[in-house]
Amino acid sequence: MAMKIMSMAALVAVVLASTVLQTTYGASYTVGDTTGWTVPPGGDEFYDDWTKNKTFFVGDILDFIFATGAHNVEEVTEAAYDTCNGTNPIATHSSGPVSITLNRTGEFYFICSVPGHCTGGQKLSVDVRNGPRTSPTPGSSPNRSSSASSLVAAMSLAIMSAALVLFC
Ligand SMILES: *[C@@H]1O[C@H](CO)[C@@H](O)[C@H](O)[C@H]1NC(C)=O
Ligand SMILES: *[C@@H]1O[C@H](CO)[C@@H](O)[C@H](O)[C@H]1NC(C)=O
Ligand SMILES: *[C@@H]1O[C@H](CO)[C@@H](O)[C@H](O)[C@H]1NC(C)=O
Ligand SMILES: [Cu+2]
Repeated sequence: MAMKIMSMAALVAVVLASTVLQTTYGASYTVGDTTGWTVPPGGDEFYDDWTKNKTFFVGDILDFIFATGAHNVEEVTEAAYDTCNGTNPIATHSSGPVSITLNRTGEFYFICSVPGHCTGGQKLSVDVRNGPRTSPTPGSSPNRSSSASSLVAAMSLAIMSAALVLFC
């Protein structure tokens, strides 16, 4: 009986640990993939299309790749995003590249405030959800390898613990 309780405690600990692992190690995304952060040649739907079929979780990282001086990243309100108004941003990042950790749930809005760039389509909005991520996101290639292997290890441990509970 004591053994069974201990096994169940171990199982709970492992499940908790795997949840923590998943939320600690976010995926990182290169915004626009090989296009990077620029006025999109493919038209102003480019960054909207880039977010399609991707699910962003708290702890994920956005890497904006651009040359310092050519562009910038301003985090702005929804109203400023809609109107491409870079006057009063929440935060400004002027030196490229920029890594931004999505550290809360909800919408994040980013624009480039170089004149003409946001209106030319250099704007990105992402909706961030609470984890944990349960399956790979189709149509995306997040760099989550380290957490994936930790997760596999944690899941094998969980299965072993479950087996222990059954056999004790
Ligand atoms: C841009 O935003 C600022 C401050 O948020 C506001 O004062 C200004 O009127 C806005 N500009 C335009 C063109 O809407
Ligand atoms: C998220 O990060 C930004 C920039 O570092 C910081 O100002 C903000 O307080 C953070 N938000 C939360 C909820 O931790
Ligand atoms: C998103 O997924 C849908 C359905 O699986 C697919 O038809 C569409 O082409 C995908 N879009 C992108 C941008 O990958
Ligand atoms: Cu720009």
